[in-house]
Amino acid sequence: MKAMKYLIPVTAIATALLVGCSESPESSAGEAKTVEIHATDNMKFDLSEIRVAPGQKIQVTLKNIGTMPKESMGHNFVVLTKGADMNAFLMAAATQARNDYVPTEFAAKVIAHTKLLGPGESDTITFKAPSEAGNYDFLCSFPGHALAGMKGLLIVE
Ligand SMILES: [Cu+2]
Repeated sequence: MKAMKYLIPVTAIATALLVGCSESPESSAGEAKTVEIHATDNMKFDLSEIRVAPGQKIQVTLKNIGTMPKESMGHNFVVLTKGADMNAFLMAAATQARNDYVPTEFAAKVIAHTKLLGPGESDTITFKAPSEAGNYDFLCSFPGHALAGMKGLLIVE
């Protein structure tokens, strides 16, 4: 019976080690950050900052809580790489309704993005925060929305 007492702690440690090994060295604790963001008909996200640790896993759920049609008031959530030219991205995005306003030639500048959502729709994405600390722009790439303020910062610290 005495051996039983040690069985559980040893198993727990072994599990923790296994989980730890599957993460990259810079990842902190391995706990995913869960964020829910609402998008509205007045072209706003209800969140302007997301703070994460370098390499941390992030799960973002975007919900379009508006009622206007997707063709005139669709929303998405796009995270750009550090130093990406937001204005150039937006100009290219405006011409690509067929790609949900995520321009293909900027694929290398996009860390993650949701689908373009119509009223009442939601989409959940999971991605890993960059390992480099700093500020990363996130925005809605539907034409005009980011310029109207539908954007914010992913802060890696
Ligand atoms: Cu939008």
